[in-house]
Amino acid sequence: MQNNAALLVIDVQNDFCTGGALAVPDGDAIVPLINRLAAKFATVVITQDWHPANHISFAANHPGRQPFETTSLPYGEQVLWPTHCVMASHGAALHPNLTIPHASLILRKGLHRQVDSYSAFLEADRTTKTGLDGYLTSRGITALYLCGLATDYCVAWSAEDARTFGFKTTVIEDACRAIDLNGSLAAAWARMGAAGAARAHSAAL
Ligand code: VGL
Ligand code: ZN
Repeated sequence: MQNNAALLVIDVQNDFCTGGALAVPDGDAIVPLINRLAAKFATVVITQDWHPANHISFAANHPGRQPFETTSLPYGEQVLWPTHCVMASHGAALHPNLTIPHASLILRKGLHRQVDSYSAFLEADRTTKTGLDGYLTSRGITALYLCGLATDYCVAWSAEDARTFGFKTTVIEDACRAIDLNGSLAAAWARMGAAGAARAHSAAL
Protein backbone atom coordinates (compact mmCIF):
# COMPACT_ATOMS: atom_id res chain seq x y z
CA MET A 1 0.00 0.00 0.00
CA GLN A 2 1.10 3.55 -0.73
CA ASN A 3 2.30 5.65 2.21
CA ASN A 4 -0.65 8.02 1.86
CA ALA A 5 -3.09 5.19 2.66
CA ALA A 6 -4.27 4.10 6.10
CA LEU A 7 -6.35 1.18 7.32
CA LEU A 8 -9.12 1.91 9.84
CA VAL A 9 -10.02 -1.14 11.91
CA ILE A 10 -13.42 -0.40 13.38
CA ASP A 11 -14.61 -1.82 16.74
CA VAL A 12 -13.27 -5.40 16.62
CA GLN A 13 -14.18 -5.81 20.29
CA ASN A 14 -15.35 -8.74 22.41
CA ASP A 15 -18.89 -7.39 22.79
CA PHE A 16 -19.36 -7.44 18.99
CA CYS A 17 -18.02 -10.99 18.67
CA THR A 18 -19.40 -14.43 19.58
CA GLY A 19 -20.54 -14.45 23.21
CA GLY A 20 -20.54 -10.65 23.41
CA ALA A 21 -23.35 -8.38 24.54
CA LEU A 22 -24.10 -7.13 21.00
CA ALA A 23 -22.64 -9.99 18.98
CA VAL A 24 -22.50 -9.35 15.24
CA PRO A 25 -23.25 -12.60 13.36
CA ASP A 26 -19.95 -14.17 12.29
CA GLY A 27 -18.07 -11.16 13.66
CA ASP A 28 -15.00 -13.13 14.74
CA ALA A 29 -14.56 -14.56 11.25
CA ILE A 30 -12.92 -11.38 9.98
CA VAL A 31 -10.13 -11.23 12.56
CA PRO A 32 -7.51 -13.31 10.65
CA LEU A 33 -8.25 -11.42 7.44
CA ILE A 34 -7.89 -8.06 9.19
CA ASN A 35 -4.54 -9.16 10.65
CA ARG A 36 -3.32 -10.02 7.15
CA LEU A 37 -4.62 -6.77 5.66
CA ALA A 38 -3.07 -4.66 8.40
CA ALA A 39 0.37 -6.04 7.57
CA LYS A 40 0.13 -4.29 4.18
CA PHE A 41 -0.37 -0.82 5.68
CA ALA A 42 2.25 1.44 7.25
CA THR A 43 -0.49 3.39 9.04
CA VAL A 44 -3.21 1.53 10.93
CA VAL A 45 -5.76 3.11 13.27
CA ILE A 46 -7.90 0.91 15.53
CA THR A 47 -11.13 2.20 17.06
CA GLN A 48 -12.96 1.10 20.18
CA ASP A 49 -16.59 1.78 21.04
CA TRP A 50 -16.15 3.01 24.63
CA HIS A 51 -19.22 4.01 26.63
CA PRO A 52 -19.88 5.04 30.24
CA ALA A 53 -22.32 2.64 32.00
CA ASN A 54 -25.02 5.32 32.01
CA HIS A 55 -24.77 5.90 28.23
CA ILE A 56 -27.86 7.19 26.44
CA SER A 57 -27.67 4.48 23.72
CA PHE A 58 -28.32 1.67 26.24
CA ALA A 59 -31.95 0.46 26.47
CA ALA A 60 -31.28 -0.27 30.14
CA ASN A 61 -31.00 3.48 30.74
CA HIS A 62 -34.50 4.09 29.32
CA PRO A 63 -37.03 2.59 31.77
CA GLY A 64 -39.64 0.44 30.02
CA ARG A 65 -37.73 0.30 26.72
CA GLN A 66 -36.26 -2.81 25.12
CA PRO A 67 -33.05 -3.34 23.13
CA PHE A 68 -33.37 -2.68 19.36
CA GLU A 69 -36.28 -0.26 19.78
CA THR A 70 -35.60 3.32 18.69
CA THR A 71 -36.11 6.60 20.47
CA SER A 72 -36.02 10.24 19.47
CA LEU A 73 -33.15 12.26 20.95
CA PRO A 74 -32.18 15.93 20.41
CA TYR A 75 -29.72 14.87 17.67
CA GLY A 76 -32.08 12.43 15.92
CA GLU A 77 -33.28 8.83 16.01
CA GLN A 78 -31.27 6.55 18.25
CA VAL A 79 -31.38 2.75 18.31
CA LEU A 80 -31.49 1.53 21.91
CA TRP A 81 -28.80 -1.12 22.19
CA PRO A 82 -28.10 -3.80 24.73
CA THR A 83 -25.52 -2.52 27.22
CA HIS A 84 -22.19 -2.97 25.38
CA CYS A 85 -18.58 -1.79 25.35
CA VAL A 86 -18.68 -0.26 28.80
CA MET A 87 -15.36 1.51 29.18
CA ALA A 88 -12.57 -0.71 30.53
CA SER A 89 -14.81 -3.82 30.66
CA HIS A 90 -13.85 -7.17 29.10
CA GLY A 91 -16.51 -6.60 26.44
CA ALA A 92 -14.87 -3.34 25.41
CA ALA A 93 -11.46 -4.95 24.95
CA LEU A 94 -10.18 -5.66 21.46
CA HIS A 95 -10.68 -9.25 20.27
CA PRO A 96 -7.77 -11.25 21.72
CA ASN A 97 -6.72 -12.56 18.30
CA LEU A 98 -6.50 -9.12 16.73
CA THR A 99 -2.75 -8.81 16.16
CA ILE A 100 -1.66 -5.43 14.80
CA PRO A 101 1.45 -4.46 16.77
CA HIS A 102 2.28 -1.58 14.41
CA ALA A 103 -1.08 0.20 14.83
CA SER A 104 -0.14 3.78 15.75
CA LEU A 105 -3.43 5.00 17.24
CA ILE A 106 -6.22 3.38 19.22
CA LEU A 107 -9.11 5.83 19.15
CA ARG A 108 -12.01 5.58 21.58
CA LYS A 109 -15.43 7.00 20.78
CA GLY A 110 -18.85 7.21 22.41
CA LEU A 111 -17.51 8.48 25.72
CA HIS A 112 -20.02 11.30 26.14
CA ARG A 113 -23.01 10.06 28.11
CA GLN A 114 -25.59 12.07 26.16
CA VAL A 115 -24.38 11.50 22.56
CA ASP A 116 -23.67 8.26 20.68
CA SER A 117 -20.81 8.04 18.17
CA TYR A 118 -20.96 5.35 15.51
CA SER A 119 -18.50 7.36 13.44
CA ALA A 120 -14.78 7.48 14.18
CA PHE A 121 -14.77 11.13 13.01
CA LEU A 122 -17.91 12.87 14.28
CA GLU A 123 -20.29 12.12 17.12
CA ALA A 124 -24.01 11.68 16.47
CA ASP A 125 -24.68 15.39 17.06
CA ARG A 126 -22.74 15.67 13.74
CA THR A 127 -20.68 18.50 15.27
CA THR A 128 -18.33 17.14 17.94
CA LYS A 129 -15.09 15.88 16.37
CA THR A 130 -13.03 12.98 17.67
CA GLY A 131 -9.91 14.59 16.14
CA LEU A 132 -9.23 11.64 13.81
CA ASP A 133 -9.45 13.84 10.70
CA GLY A 134 -6.65 16.03 12.04
CA TYR A 135 -4.49 13.07 13.04
CA LEU A 136 -4.71 11.52 9.58
CA THR A 137 -4.33 14.77 7.67
CA SER A 138 -1.30 15.87 9.66
CA ARG A 139 0.36 12.55 8.78
CA GLY A 140 -0.24 13.06 5.05
CA ILE A 141 -2.94 10.39 4.76
CA THR A 142 -5.33 10.97 1.87
CA ALA A 143 -6.79 7.48 1.27
CA LEU A 144 -8.60 5.30 3.79
CA TYR A 145 -9.53 1.63 3.74
CA LEU A 146 -12.12 0.49 6.27
CA CYS A 147 -12.84 -2.89 7.84
CA GLY A 148 -14.40 -4.17 11.05
CA LEU A 149 -17.75 -4.16 12.86
CA ALA A 150 -20.45 -3.45 12.15
CA THR A 151 -20.74 -2.78 8.42
CA ASP A 152 -24.11 -1.04 8.75
CA TYR A 153 -23.35 1.10 11.82
CA CYS A 154 -19.86 2.09 12.83
CA VAL A 155 -18.14 1.14 9.56
CA ALA A 156 -20.79 2.89 7.43
CA TRP A 157 -20.92 6.08 9.49
CA SER A 158 -17.12 6.24 9.54
CA ALA A 159 -16.93 5.71 5.77
CA GLU A 160 -19.49 8.44 5.09
CA ASP A 161 -17.63 10.87 7.33
CA ALA A 162 -14.31 9.91 5.76
CA ARG A 163 -15.80 11.21 2.51
CA THR A 164 -17.08 14.34 4.28
CA PHE A 165 -13.50 15.08 5.36
CA GLY A 166 -12.25 14.53 1.81
CA PHE A 167 -10.50 11.16 2.06
CA LYS A 168 -10.55 8.72 -0.82
CA THR A 169 -12.53 5.95 0.87
CA THR A 170 -12.79 2.20 0.27
CA VAL A 171 -14.76 -0.27 2.39
CA ILE A 172 -13.29 -3.80 2.29
CA GLU A 173 -16.56 -5.67 2.27
CA ASP A 174 -15.37 -9.17 3.13
CA ALA A 175 -13.43 -7.74 6.11
CA CYS A 176 -16.67 -6.43 7.68
CA ARG A 177 -19.76 -8.04 9.18
CA ALA A 178 -23.21 -6.47 9.72
CA ILE A 179 -25.92 -6.33 12.38
CA ASP A 180 -28.62 -5.85 9.67
CA LEU A 181 -31.51 -4.47 11.71
CA ASN A 182 -34.68 -3.74 9.67
CA GLY A 183 -32.83 -3.42 6.37
CA SER A 184 -29.98 -1.37 7.81
CA LEU A 185 -27.31 -3.13 5.75
CA ALA A 186 -28.80 -2.34 2.33
CA ALA A 187 -29.53 1.22 3.46
CA ALA A 188 -25.95 1.63 4.68
CA TRP A 189 -24.42 0.45 1.37
CA ALA A 190 -26.70 2.88 -0.47
CA ARG A 191 -25.61 5.80 1.74
CA MET A 192 -21.93 4.87 1.47
CA GLY A 193 -22.22 4.67 -2.30
CA ALA A 194 -24.00 8.01 -2.51
CA ALA A 195 -21.25 9.56 -0.38
CA GLY A 196 -18.65 8.34 -2.88
CA ALA A 197 -17.16 5.50 -0.87
CA ALA A 198 -15.94 2.57 -2.97
CA ARG A 199 -16.59 -1.06 -2.11
CA ALA A 200 -13.79 -3.57 -2.65
CA HIS A 201 -12.98 -7.20 -2.00
CA SER A 202 -9.79 -7.88 -0.02
CA ALA A 203 -8.43 -10.03 -2.87
CA ALA A 204 -8.27 -6.90 -5.04
CA LEU A 205 -5.95 -5.02 -2.66
C1 VGL B 1 -21.84 -0.23 16.99
C2 VGL B 1 -24.03 -0.31 17.64
C3 VGL B 1 -23.73 0.38 18.80
C4 VGL B 1 -20.81 -0.60 15.96
C5 VGL B 1 -21.52 0.46 18.13
O1 VGL B 1 -19.61 -0.70 16.31
O2 VGL B 1 -21.20 -0.79 14.79
N1 VGL B 1 -23.10 -0.61 16.75
N2 VGL B 1 -22.47 0.76 19.03
ZN1 ZN C 1 -21.96 1.60 20.95
